[in-house]
Amino acid sequence: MSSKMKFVRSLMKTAALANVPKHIDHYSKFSPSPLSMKQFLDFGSTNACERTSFVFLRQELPVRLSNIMKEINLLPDRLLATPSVHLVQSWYIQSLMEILEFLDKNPDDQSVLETFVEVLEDIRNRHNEVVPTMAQGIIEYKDAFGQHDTVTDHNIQYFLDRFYTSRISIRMLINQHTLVFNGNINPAHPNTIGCIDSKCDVTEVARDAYESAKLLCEQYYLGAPELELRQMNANDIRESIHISYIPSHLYHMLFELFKNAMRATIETHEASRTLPPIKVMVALGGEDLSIKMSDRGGGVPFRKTERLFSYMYSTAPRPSIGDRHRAPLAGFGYGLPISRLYARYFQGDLQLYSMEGYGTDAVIQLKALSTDSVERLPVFNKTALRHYKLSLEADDWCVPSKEPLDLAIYRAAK
Ligand code: W6P
Repeated sequence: MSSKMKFVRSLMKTAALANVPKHIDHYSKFSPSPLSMKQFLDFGSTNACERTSFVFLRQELPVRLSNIMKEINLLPDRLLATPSVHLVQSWYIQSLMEILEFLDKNPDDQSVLETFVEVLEDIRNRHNEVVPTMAQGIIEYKDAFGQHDTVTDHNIQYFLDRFYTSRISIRMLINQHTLVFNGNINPAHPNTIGCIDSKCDVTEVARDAYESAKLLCEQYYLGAPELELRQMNANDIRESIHISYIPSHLYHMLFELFKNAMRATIETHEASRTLPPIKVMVALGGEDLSIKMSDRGGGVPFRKTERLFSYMYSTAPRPSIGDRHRAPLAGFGYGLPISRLYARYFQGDLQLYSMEGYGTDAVIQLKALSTDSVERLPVFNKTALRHYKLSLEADDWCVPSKEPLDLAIYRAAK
């Protein structure tokens, strides 16, 4: 390339960059369009039309990107100013610009469709390290501005839940498009369309997740608790349990729960020769698929259960080298909060019920019907804006006083 051409290119790039805020303003005015599991499956089956998918995504991806980019801008200045958050922000800007390039392209041109797939794959790779990079941003923030105040804790929790949900959804759209239109039909799994399995075998995924957690557990401790797996398919008691779901999401959640349950079990039974098993119950009803995982790992005080889902707390104590024996198996990082986001992403949930002194039940709720499994997506609007702005107000519940109440002052007043 001639130097003159390079110069022209760089001018064009600067011009494109200057227009980014306008594009973000424009696209963030649209609400994201949540897709149902059924719509995802339709995109990838009989009427699989790459052109339709392309036309949808070149609008929908900028909408989802812009909605969340608006919220990044509302982060506390001191967090927004960290190098890590800047880096993440630059990835979003770059990716948005690359998709906007396709606005004036012809959807009937096969080469346009092919380039689009390549660009999507590049975008997906660019954003691979978003979670650890944001975590680094939180560490930088905490190092500079002290440990936790409840306001920023709440703000960061609110933002990251929405930000990571948005990210999960964008990667889902990209994965479906690139997998379905790269001519990849997986002969080993005829029921899979992209990353969705229309007959996801829940107990099989649970066993896989258990086996991986067990291997990890055995590397750091002398053993691992056994698994007791039961199921109840109320629709047909002879049939095993299948739903339309993303096996990788389910695996991620179960693997995380198994690691936590194993660690708790082993650490509270160190002295004894036997380990109580981890019991998993899978139940399928008319609308719900529920998975309960019970451990007898001594439980967590109720006061502390919320912390297990807190980004601010889980970013706090970096496992020290001397503590390496307990570090790798669960308890640090964003495993639990992000698992809950996976469950909520298709209208499910993940909850913990702990009994201190005994053990913990972790329950995953999923929608059994593909018509109920609809993406749950954040939208940037006035309500979201209020969450970032009004946080400095006083709490509307009394602060319990630690001082004994001096009733004498009331007697004196009489
Ligand atoms: C615990 C703490 C925990 C978190 C998640 C799942 C299971 C468990 N067990 O003691």
